[in-house]
Amino acid sequence: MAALAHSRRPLPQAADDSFAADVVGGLQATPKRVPPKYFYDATGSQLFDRITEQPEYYPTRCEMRILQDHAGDIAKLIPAGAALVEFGSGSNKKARILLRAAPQIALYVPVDICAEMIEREAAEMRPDFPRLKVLPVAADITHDFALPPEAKAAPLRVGFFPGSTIGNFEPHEAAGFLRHAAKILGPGARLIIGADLIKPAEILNAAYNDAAGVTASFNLNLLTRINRELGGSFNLDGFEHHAFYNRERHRVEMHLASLRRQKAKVAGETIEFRAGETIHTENSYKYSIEKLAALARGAGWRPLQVWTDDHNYFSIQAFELTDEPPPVRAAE
Ligand code: AVI
Repeated sequence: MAALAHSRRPLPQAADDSFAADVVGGLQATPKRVPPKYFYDATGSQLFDRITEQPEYYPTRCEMRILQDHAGDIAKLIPAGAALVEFGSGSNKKARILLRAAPQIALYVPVDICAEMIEREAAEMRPDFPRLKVLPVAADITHDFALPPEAKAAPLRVGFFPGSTIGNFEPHEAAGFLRHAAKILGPGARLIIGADLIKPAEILNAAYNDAAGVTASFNLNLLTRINRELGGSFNLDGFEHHAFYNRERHRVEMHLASLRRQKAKVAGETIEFRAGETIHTENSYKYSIEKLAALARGAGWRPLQVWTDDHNYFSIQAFELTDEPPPVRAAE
């Protein structure tokens, strides 16, 4: 199987015209920025898979360890006949661990923007889980989408959002996602989220500056993609990967820093850079258990249980939808 088939695309992609609008708009803004969802073209997805194998990048290993060690306990929160709905399913690797530990799950609904990939993954999965109904849905997980009728008819729906992808949302977007998940999953739902935890800056800085330079290539690939798809003229030698932990905001920031004063054309527009000016390409928020619980509570979810690895680097947190409507909030 080609590497791409296993590539995870953690954040939904958008249509091409919004790619151009988002990139040009973001590069004309101050400070300059491009949304992280545009990292994941074919090369970017492959590079992300390689990041997860780097010795410094602990999140994937820690989350897999927690799942392997505690899948039996997590399974106890899932009633017979339930539907497991995975948001941004990618390679299904993590869901497979849960599904093996919870044979009472009747339905698995992987949701991902890439229809071809989820259909292929679903076809591969069916022979391994002959009693499970696998019903992929091609949708953008940050927008409204309908579950298949069988999933709606299941006694209960359990959302699964691993990989700390929630950390790539701004906190208000994460809150919005949690409310949206509540609406999609419906009464009595459970939600299992993988979230990266706050930890010493040295560990975070190393994880996003791996010695092999894979994260740097992942970041710079954004410019290659802009050059290819939007007629860009970025000189990749003129930019450098910068990643650092911002302690005040509990997030790792990734930037592409201009090494000199220069210009680049994108979709017919000229963008000017000062020496040292950056394009902000990603935030990866790190949560305390309490902070994520507070965010979830605000969206109508009651914390049920938390599992962490031995170092307390990463967490898997389970929630249950309460009957009370979430507090009304100002527009986000
Ligand atoms: C997908 N996401 C959770 C990764 C993260 O750690 O924020 C993306 C990533 N960016 C650089 N390395 C990995």
